[in-house]
Amino acid sequence: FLSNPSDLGVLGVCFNRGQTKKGVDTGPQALIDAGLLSQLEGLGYTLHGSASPTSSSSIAVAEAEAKKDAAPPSHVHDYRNLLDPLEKEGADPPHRNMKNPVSVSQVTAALSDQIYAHASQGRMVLTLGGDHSIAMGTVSGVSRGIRSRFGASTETALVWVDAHADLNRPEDSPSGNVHGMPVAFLTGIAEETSSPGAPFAWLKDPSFRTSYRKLVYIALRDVDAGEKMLLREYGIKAFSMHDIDRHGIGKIMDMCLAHIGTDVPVHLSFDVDALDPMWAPSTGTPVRGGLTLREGDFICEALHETGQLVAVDLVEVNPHLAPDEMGKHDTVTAGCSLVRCALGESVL
Ligand code: 4U7
Ligand code: MN
Ligand code: MN
Ligand code: MN
Repeated sequence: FLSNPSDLGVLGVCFNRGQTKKGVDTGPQALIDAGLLSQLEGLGYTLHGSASPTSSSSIAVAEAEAKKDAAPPSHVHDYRNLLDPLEKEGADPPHRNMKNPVSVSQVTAALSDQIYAHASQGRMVLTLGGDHSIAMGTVSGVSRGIRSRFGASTETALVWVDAHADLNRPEDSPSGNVHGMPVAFLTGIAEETSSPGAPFAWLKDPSFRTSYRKLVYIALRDVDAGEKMLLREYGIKAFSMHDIDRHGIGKIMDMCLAHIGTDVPVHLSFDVDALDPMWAPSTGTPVRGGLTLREGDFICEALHETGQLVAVDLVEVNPHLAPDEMGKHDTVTAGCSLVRCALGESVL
Protein backbone atom coordinates (compact mmCIF):
# COMPACT_ATOMS: atom_id res chain seq x y z
CA PHE A 1 0.00 0.00 0.00
CA LEU A 2 2.94 2.30 0.44
CA SER A 3 4.41 3.68 -2.74
CA ASN A 4 7.55 4.44 -0.79
CA PRO A 5 7.64 2.24 2.32
CA SER A 6 10.74 3.92 3.76
CA ASP A 7 9.19 7.40 3.93
CA LEU A 8 7.76 8.13 7.35
CA GLY A 9 5.76 11.18 8.39
CA VAL A 10 6.31 11.83 12.11
CA LEU A 11 4.02 13.98 14.23
CA GLY A 12 4.48 14.63 17.94
CA VAL A 13 1.18 16.00 19.21
CA CYS A 14 1.66 17.88 22.49
CA PHE A 15 -1.98 17.88 23.52
CA ASN A 16 -3.68 17.06 26.83
CA ARG A 17 -7.18 18.57 26.73
CA GLY A 18 -8.92 15.29 25.92
CA GLN A 19 -8.55 14.56 29.64
CA THR A 20 -7.77 16.52 32.80
CA LYS A 21 -4.33 15.36 34.02
CA LYS A 22 -1.31 17.52 33.23
CA GLY A 23 1.79 16.13 31.55
CA VAL A 24 0.61 13.88 28.71
CA ASP A 25 1.49 16.74 26.33
CA THR A 26 5.17 16.12 27.22
CA GLY A 27 4.98 12.49 26.03
CA PRO A 28 6.22 13.13 22.47
CA GLN A 29 9.34 14.99 23.62
CA ALA A 30 10.14 12.29 26.20
CA LEU A 31 9.97 9.60 23.48
CA ILE A 32 12.15 11.68 21.17
CA ASP A 33 14.64 12.48 23.96
CA ALA A 34 14.95 8.72 24.54
CA GLY A 35 16.27 8.44 20.97
CA LEU A 36 13.20 7.17 19.12
CA LEU A 37 13.74 9.19 15.95
CA SER A 38 17.36 8.13 15.50
CA GLN A 39 16.30 4.54 16.21
CA LEU A 40 13.82 4.81 13.33
CA GLU A 41 16.45 6.29 11.03
CA GLY A 42 18.58 3.31 12.05
CA LEU A 43 15.80 1.07 10.69
CA GLY A 44 16.21 2.82 7.33
CA TYR A 45 13.37 5.33 7.43
CA THR A 46 13.54 8.84 6.06
CA LEU A 47 11.60 11.07 8.47
CA HIS A 48 9.35 13.91 7.32
CA GLY A 49 7.99 16.72 9.49
CA SER A 50 4.81 18.74 9.04
CA ALA A 51 4.01 22.36 8.45
CA SER A 52 2.28 24.00 11.39
CA PRO A 53 -1.44 24.37 10.77
CA THR A 54 -2.53 27.98 10.55
CA SER A 55 -5.08 29.25 13.00
CA SER A 56 -8.59 29.73 11.73
CA SER A 57 -8.73 33.05 13.59
CA SER A 58 -8.43 35.97 11.22
CA ILE A 59 -5.95 37.78 13.50
CA ALA A 60 -3.42 34.95 13.43
CA VAL A 61 -3.90 34.54 9.67
CA ALA A 62 -3.23 38.25 9.19
CA GLU A 63 -0.12 38.02 11.40
CA ALA A 64 1.23 35.06 9.46
CA GLU A 65 0.51 36.92 6.24
CA ALA A 66 2.45 39.92 7.52
CA LYS A 67 5.48 37.85 8.52
CA LYS A 68 5.44 35.83 5.26
CA ASP A 69 8.08 33.46 6.61
CA ALA A 70 6.33 30.20 7.47
CA ALA A 71 7.98 28.01 10.11
CA PRO A 72 9.92 25.06 8.65
CA PRO A 73 8.37 21.58 8.85
CA SER A 74 8.69 20.17 12.34
CA HIS A 75 8.21 16.80 14.07
CA VAL A 76 6.67 18.26 17.24
CA HIS A 77 3.63 20.54 17.42
CA ASP A 78 2.03 22.30 20.38
CA TYR A 79 -0.96 23.89 18.53
CA ARG A 80 -0.58 26.97 20.69
CA ASN A 81 -1.88 29.20 17.89
CA LEU A 82 -5.16 27.29 18.07
CA LEU A 83 -5.27 26.89 21.86
CA ASP A 84 -4.13 30.33 23.08
CA PRO A 85 -7.41 32.03 22.13
CA LEU A 86 -9.15 29.46 24.37
CA GLU A 87 -6.90 30.02 27.40
CA LYS A 88 -9.39 32.26 29.21
CA GLU A 89 -11.38 30.70 32.08
CA GLY A 90 -14.74 29.58 30.74
CA ALA A 91 -13.75 30.06 27.10
CA ASP A 92 -14.35 26.39 26.22
CA PRO A 93 -17.40 25.30 28.24
CA PRO A 94 -18.70 21.71 28.10
CA HIS A 95 -20.90 20.69 25.17
CA ARG A 96 -23.10 17.57 25.47
CA ASN A 97 -21.09 16.61 28.60
CA MET A 98 -17.77 16.84 26.69
CA LYS A 99 -14.92 18.73 28.38
CA ASN A 100 -12.87 21.21 26.27
CA PRO A 101 -14.89 20.44 23.13
CA VAL A 102 -13.61 23.34 21.04
CA SER A 103 -9.96 22.74 22.01
CA VAL A 104 -10.18 19.08 21.07
CA SER A 105 -12.12 19.76 17.89
CA GLN A 106 -9.80 22.49 16.57
CA VAL A 107 -6.60 20.59 17.26
CA THR A 108 -7.85 17.26 15.91
CA ALA A 109 -9.24 18.92 12.76
CA ALA A 110 -5.87 20.59 12.13
CA LEU A 111 -4.05 17.33 12.89
CA SER A 112 -6.33 15.49 10.46
CA ASP A 113 -5.07 17.79 7.68
CA GLN A 114 -1.42 17.33 8.67
CA ILE A 115 -1.84 13.54 8.68
CA TYR A 116 -3.70 13.63 5.35
CA ALA A 117 -0.77 15.51 3.80
CA HIS A 118 1.52 12.55 4.60
CA ALA A 119 -0.90 9.68 3.95
CA SER A 120 -2.08 11.04 0.60
CA GLN A 121 1.55 11.00 -0.60
CA GLY A 122 1.93 7.32 0.27
CA ARG A 123 3.94 7.83 3.41
CA MET A 124 3.57 5.71 6.52
CA VAL A 125 2.51 8.02 9.37
CA LEU A 126 3.68 7.82 12.99
CA THR A 127 1.92 9.95 15.61
CA LEU A 128 3.18 10.35 19.16
CA GLY A 129 0.67 11.58 21.77
CA GLY A 130 -0.66 13.29 23.61
CA ASP A 131 -3.92 11.91 24.93
CA HIS A 132 -6.03 9.51 22.85
CA SER A 133 -8.52 12.15 21.68
CA ILE A 134 -5.93 12.96 19.00
CA ALA A 135 -6.94 9.73 17.22
CA MET A 136 -9.92 11.69 15.87
CA GLY A 137 -7.32 13.53 13.80
CA THR A 138 -4.97 10.66 12.99
CA VAL A 139 -7.54 8.03 12.01
CA SER A 140 -9.65 10.45 9.97
CA GLY A 141 -6.58 11.88 8.21
CA VAL A 142 -5.33 8.41 7.26
CA SER A 143 -8.75 7.18 6.11
CA ARG A 144 -9.07 10.21 3.90
CA GLY A 145 -5.50 9.88 2.57
CA ILE A 146 -5.99 6.20 1.70
CA ARG A 147 -9.33 6.95 -0.02
CA SER A 148 -7.67 9.69 -2.06
CA ARG A 149 -5.09 7.17 -3.32
CA PHE A 150 -7.18 4.03 -3.81
CA GLY A 151 -10.74 5.28 -4.22
CA ALA A 152 -13.63 6.24 -1.97
CA SER A 153 -14.60 2.61 -1.34
CA THR A 154 -11.21 1.67 0.14
CA GLU A 155 -11.65 1.44 3.89
CA THR A 156 -8.79 1.40 6.36
CA ALA A 157 -9.02 -1.11 9.19
CA LEU A 158 -8.44 0.16 12.72
CA VAL A 159 -6.68 -1.93 15.38
CA TRP A 160 -7.22 -0.29 18.77
CA VAL A 161 -4.90 -1.69 21.45
CA ASP A 162 -6.06 -0.31 24.79
CA ALA A 163 -7.31 -1.22 28.27
CA HIS A 164 -10.34 0.90 27.33
CA ALA A 165 -12.71 0.89 24.35
CA ASP A 166 -12.79 4.72 23.98
CA LEU A 167 -16.26 4.18 22.53
CA ASN A 168 -18.34 6.36 24.85
CA ARG A 169 -21.01 8.55 23.30
CA PRO A 170 -20.80 11.96 25.00
CA GLU A 171 -23.99 11.54 27.01
CA ASP A 172 -22.94 8.05 28.22
CA SER A 173 -19.44 9.04 29.32
CA PRO A 174 -18.85 8.76 33.08
CA SER A 175 -16.06 11.38 32.91
CA GLY A 176 -16.85 13.76 30.05
CA ASN A 177 -13.23 13.30 28.90
CA VAL A 178 -13.08 13.17 25.09
CA HIS A 179 -10.11 10.72 25.11
CA GLY A 180 -12.72 8.10 26.07
CA MET A 181 -14.86 8.90 22.97
CA PRO A 182 -12.77 9.01 19.75
CA VAL A 183 -13.90 5.64 18.39
CA ALA A 184 -17.56 6.60 18.81
CA PHE A 185 -17.09 9.70 16.64
CA LEU A 186 -14.79 8.05 14.06
CA THR A 187 -17.30 5.25 13.42
CA GLY A 188 -20.34 7.51 13.54
CA ILE A 189 -21.74 5.57 16.52
CA ALA A 190 -21.82 8.93 18.33
CA GLU A 191 -23.57 11.12 15.81
CA GLU A 192 -22.60 14.79 16.02
CA THR A 193 -25.56 17.09 15.69
CA SER A 194 -25.81 19.46 12.74
CA SER A 195 -26.63 22.38 15.02
CA PRO A 196 -24.43 25.43 14.50
CA GLY A 197 -21.30 25.22 16.64
CA ALA A 198 -21.43 21.43 17.00
CA PRO A 199 -17.70 20.84 17.56
CA PHE A 200 -17.21 17.58 15.69
CA ALA A 201 -19.40 18.32 12.67
CA TRP A 202 -16.24 18.18 10.50
CA LEU A 203 -15.99 14.43 11.27
CA LYS A 204 -19.34 13.75 9.56
CA ASP A 205 -17.73 13.69 6.11
CA PRO A 206 -17.97 10.02 4.97
CA SER A 207 -14.40 10.07 3.66
CA PHE A 208 -13.18 10.72 7.24
CA ARG A 209 -15.04 7.75 8.67
CA THR A 210 -14.00 4.25 9.79
CA SER A 211 -16.39 1.31 9.54
CA TYR A 212 -17.06 -0.40 12.88
CA ARG A 213 -16.89 -3.66 10.87
CA LYS A 214 -13.20 -3.02 10.21
CA LEU A 215 -12.43 -2.21 13.85
CA VAL A 216 -10.65 -4.67 16.15
CA TYR A 217 -9.95 -4.13 19.84
CA ILE A 218 -7.13 -5.85 21.71
CA ALA A 219 -6.33 -5.88 25.48
CA LEU A 220 -9.67 -4.51 26.78
CA ARG A 221 -10.27 -4.82 30.52
CA ASP A 222 -11.96 -1.59 31.70
CA VAL A 223 -15.06 -1.12 29.56
CA ASP A 224 -17.99 1.07 30.69
CA ALA A 225 -21.56 -0.27 30.73
CA GLY A 226 -22.65 1.89 27.77
CA GLU A 227 -19.62 0.75 25.79
CA LYS A 228 -20.38 -2.93 26.44
CA MET A 229 -23.88 -2.39 25.07
CA LEU A 230 -22.50 -0.78 21.92
CA LEU A 231 -19.89 -3.53 21.39
CA ARG A 232 -22.72 -6.09 21.44
CA GLU A 233 -25.23 -4.02 19.48
CA TYR A 234 -22.80 -3.38 16.60
CA GLY A 235 -21.08 -6.79 16.78
CA ILE A 236 -17.65 -5.18 17.08
CA LYS A 237 -14.67 -7.56 17.16
CA ALA A 238 -13.04 -7.26 20.56
CA PHE A 239 -10.32 -9.34 22.25
CA SER A 240 -10.19 -8.78 26.01
CA MET A 241 -7.36 -9.70 28.35
CA HIS A 242 -9.47 -12.76 29.23
CA ASP A 243 -9.40 -13.84 25.57
CA ILE A 244 -5.62 -13.30 25.44
CA ASP A 245 -5.15 -15.41 28.59
CA ARG A 246 -7.26 -18.17 27.07
CA HIS A 247 -5.84 -18.33 23.54
CA GLY A 248 -2.40 -16.73 23.75
CA ILE A 249 -1.39 -13.64 21.84
CA GLY A 250 -0.31 -15.60 18.72
CA LYS A 251 -3.79 -17.04 18.18
CA ILE A 252 -5.39 -13.67 18.97
CA MET A 253 -3.38 -11.97 16.24
CA ASP A 254 -4.32 -14.74 13.77
CA MET A 255 -7.99 -14.07 14.56
CA CYS A 256 -7.48 -10.30 14.39
CA LEU A 257 -5.90 -10.50 10.94
CA ALA A 258 -8.50 -13.00 9.71
CA HIS A 259 -11.22 -10.52 10.67
CA ILE A 260 -9.51 -7.64 8.87
CA GLY A 261 -8.55 -9.60 5.76
CA THR A 262 -5.60 -9.23 3.43
CA ASP A 263 -5.31 -6.34 0.97
CA VAL A 264 -6.74 -3.96 3.56
CA PRO A 265 -4.71 -1.02 4.85
CA VAL A 266 -4.37 -1.03 8.65
CA HIS A 267 -4.06 1.80 11.16
CA LEU A 268 -2.70 0.78 14.58
CA SER A 269 -3.69 3.02 17.48
CA PHE A 270 -1.77 1.86 20.55
CA ASP A 271 -2.64 3.31 23.97
CA VAL A 272 0.30 2.59 26.26
CA ASP A 273 -2.17 1.74 29.05
CA ALA A 274 -2.85 -1.52 27.15
CA LEU A 275 0.42 -2.64 28.77
CA ASP A 276 0.33 -3.73 32.38
CA PRO A 277 1.35 -0.91 34.77
CA MET A 278 4.36 -3.09 35.62
CA TRP A 279 5.80 -2.09 32.22
CA ALA A 280 4.04 1.26 31.70
CA PRO A 281 3.04 2.95 34.96
CA SER A 282 3.37 6.54 33.62
CA THR A 283 -0.07 6.94 32.10
CA GLY A 284 -3.28 8.71 33.06
CA THR A 285 -5.63 5.75 33.45
CA PRO A 286 -3.58 2.66 34.32
CA VAL A 287 -5.45 -0.64 34.76
CA ARG A 288 -3.80 -3.72 36.22
CA GLY A 289 -3.89 -7.09 34.47
CA GLY A 290 -2.60 -5.83 31.14
CA LEU A 291 -0.27 -6.98 28.37
CA THR A 292 3.34 -7.81 29.03
CA LEU A 293 5.72 -5.67 27.00
CA ARG A 294 6.55 -8.77 24.98
CA GLU A 295 2.86 -9.29 24.12
CA GLY A 296 2.60 -5.62 23.11
CA ASP A 297 5.68 -5.91 20.93
CA PHE A 298 4.25 -9.10 19.38
CA ILE A 299 1.03 -7.30 18.38
CA CYS A 300 3.11 -4.62 16.67
CA GLU A 301 5.36 -7.17 14.96
CA ALA A 302 2.42 -9.22 13.71
CA LEU A 303 0.86 -6.12 12.16
CA HIS A 304 4.16 -5.05 10.61
CA GLU A 305 4.59 -8.52 9.07
CA THR A 306 1.37 -8.14 7.10
CA GLY A 307 2.81 -5.28 5.07
CA GLN A 308 -0.61 -3.65 5.46
CA LEU A 309 0.27 -1.07 8.13
CA VAL A 310 -0.16 2.51 6.94
CA ALA A 311 -0.18 4.38 10.27
CA VAL A 312 0.80 3.97 13.92
CA ASP A 313 -0.26 6.05 16.94
CA LEU A 314 1.43 5.69 20.33
CA VAL A 315 -0.50 7.69 22.91
CA GLU A 316 -1.07 8.39 26.62
CA VAL A 317 2.58 8.35 27.71
CA ASN A 318 2.53 10.80 30.64
CA PRO A 319 6.03 11.30 32.11
CA HIS A 320 4.60 13.49 34.91
CA LEU A 321 2.62 10.60 36.39
CA ALA A 322 5.55 8.29 37.05
CA PRO A 323 5.62 6.77 40.53
CA ASP A 324 9.41 7.30 40.35
CA GLU A 325 12.21 7.94 37.82
CA MET A 326 12.38 4.27 36.95
CA GLY A 327 8.65 4.11 36.19
CA LYS A 328 8.99 7.02 33.79
CA HIS A 329 12.04 5.49 32.12
CA ASP A 330 10.31 2.09 31.78
CA THR A 331 7.19 3.62 30.21
CA VAL A 332 9.14 5.69 27.68
CA THR A 333 11.41 2.75 26.85
CA ALA A 334 8.38 0.49 26.38
CA GLY A 335 6.77 3.09 24.07
CA CYS A 336 9.90 3.26 21.92
CA SER A 337 10.01 -0.54 21.73
CA LEU A 338 6.37 -0.78 20.56
CA VAL A 339 6.96 1.76 17.81
CA ARG A 340 10.17 0.10 16.60
CA CYS A 341 8.42 -3.29 16.48
CA ALA A 342 5.54 -1.82 14.45
CA LEU A 343 8.08 -0.36 12.05
CA GLY A 344 10.00 -3.57 11.48
CA GLU A 345 12.81 -3.81 14.03
CA SER A 346 12.27 -7.53 14.61
CA VAL A 347 12.46 -8.58 10.97
CA LEU A 348 15.57 -10.70 10.40
B1 4U7 B 1 -8.00 6.24 27.18
C1 4U7 B 1 -13.23 6.02 30.77
F1 4U7 B 1 -14.77 6.02 32.51
N1 4U7 B 1 -13.86 4.97 30.02
O1 4U7 B 1 -14.58 7.40 29.38
C2 4U7 B 1 -13.81 7.37 30.34
F2 4U7 B 1 -13.18 4.62 32.66
O2 4U7 B 1 -7.65 6.93 25.94
C3 4U7 B 1 -11.74 5.98 30.63
O3 4U7 B 1 -8.18 4.83 26.81
C4 4U7 B 1 -11.26 6.45 29.29
O4 4U7 B 1 -6.89 6.34 28.13
C5 4U7 B 1 -9.78 6.23 29.06
O5 4U7 B 1 -13.43 8.36 30.95
C6 4U7 B 1 -9.33 6.87 27.79
C7 4U7 B 1 -13.53 5.81 32.26
MN1 MN C 1 -6.71 3.52 27.68
MN1 MN D 1 -7.20 5.07 24.78
MN1 MN E 1 -5.31 6.04 29.52
